[in-house]
Amino acid sequence: MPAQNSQNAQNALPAQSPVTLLGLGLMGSALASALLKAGHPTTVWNRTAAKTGPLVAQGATPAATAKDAVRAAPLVIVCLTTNDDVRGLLEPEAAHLKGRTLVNLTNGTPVQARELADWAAAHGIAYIDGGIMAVPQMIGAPGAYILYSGTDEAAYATHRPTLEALAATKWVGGDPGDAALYDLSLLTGMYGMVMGVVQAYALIGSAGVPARAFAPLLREWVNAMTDGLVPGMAEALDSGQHLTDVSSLGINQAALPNFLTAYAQAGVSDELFRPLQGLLDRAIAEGHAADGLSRLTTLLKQAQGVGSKQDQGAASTQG
Ligand code: FVH
Repeated sequence: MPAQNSQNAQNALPAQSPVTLLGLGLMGSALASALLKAGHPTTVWNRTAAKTGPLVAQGATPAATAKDAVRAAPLVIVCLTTNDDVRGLLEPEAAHLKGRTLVNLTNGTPVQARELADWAAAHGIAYIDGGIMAVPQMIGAPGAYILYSGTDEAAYATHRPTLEALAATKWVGGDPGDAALYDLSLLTGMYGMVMGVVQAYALIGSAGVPARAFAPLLREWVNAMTDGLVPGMAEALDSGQHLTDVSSLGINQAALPNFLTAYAQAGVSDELFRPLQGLLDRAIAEGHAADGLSRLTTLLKQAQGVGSKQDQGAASTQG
């Protein structure tokens, strides 16, 4: 990930420049609130107008229509449920967005981000795509950050001081799809971890152990494993050296039936973990029994036909 581009942060706007926020769900409301706390004159619009109330009480200006909202500020931030919603809302407002900067913080795919960027460019709109790495309660507080990318890095530099009111900023590339790529990859890691925690609580809970009693052990274990596994796997993947002295795929394949059997005997569904059996079986069948878990990444990439030459070494521990 490129370093933050503080050298490009030429702020051509007043320190507390006006901002428009479209979409006042849980996240959009938190974003608007942070802008108001930082002193930015903030115009808000939401499809369900009643949601503007708490923000108006904090000093926001409500707009009657999306068009009025867009016309109120040089920087327009949108945070809706999906990018289809964004297109549906903003395509009719293209003429009013012309000459402004649109920052889209709606969760989406890299392809959607590129399509929106192309649409914006065709209408003279500077477009920045973003991925929020925070929950609403973290917005405006330390620890939150937002990924940004796009072809309009100059617009990002102009508005970055305003965007910093929301969360720390991380510029991840000149492809509009980069922010979504990093966002989805980071969230993938989170969902995998969360699903493990979900299953662990189900299994331990089946024996009547209160979740609160198990939580300290689980937290310590997951943190310790993640701390070692994330950099260790990166090293294996980038070097192509998958041979392990930690935990082989062979031993994991042998152990997995114990998990699936224990789930069944405890009356806990195995629907989250059963697919792992097929992946481990394939790894062993392809000759990777002595390799570590990093080898599974290369198998997933091959399944999609995106594996690099380095990844595609057949029955070996290297390459
Ligand atoms: N909440 C979170 O923790 C995550 C953190 C990471 C980023 N995500 C993404 O942020 C987007 C918005 O999420 P949200 O939590 O604010 O979602 P809701 O509270 O459900 O609010 C959705 C807002 O979108 C409006 N909306 C939906 N469809 C349309 C439409 N066709 N036209 C106009 N507005 C639309 C909705 O309006 P209303 O229902 O109140 O009238 C809300 O303002 C999302 O991409 C997350 O993945 C959040």
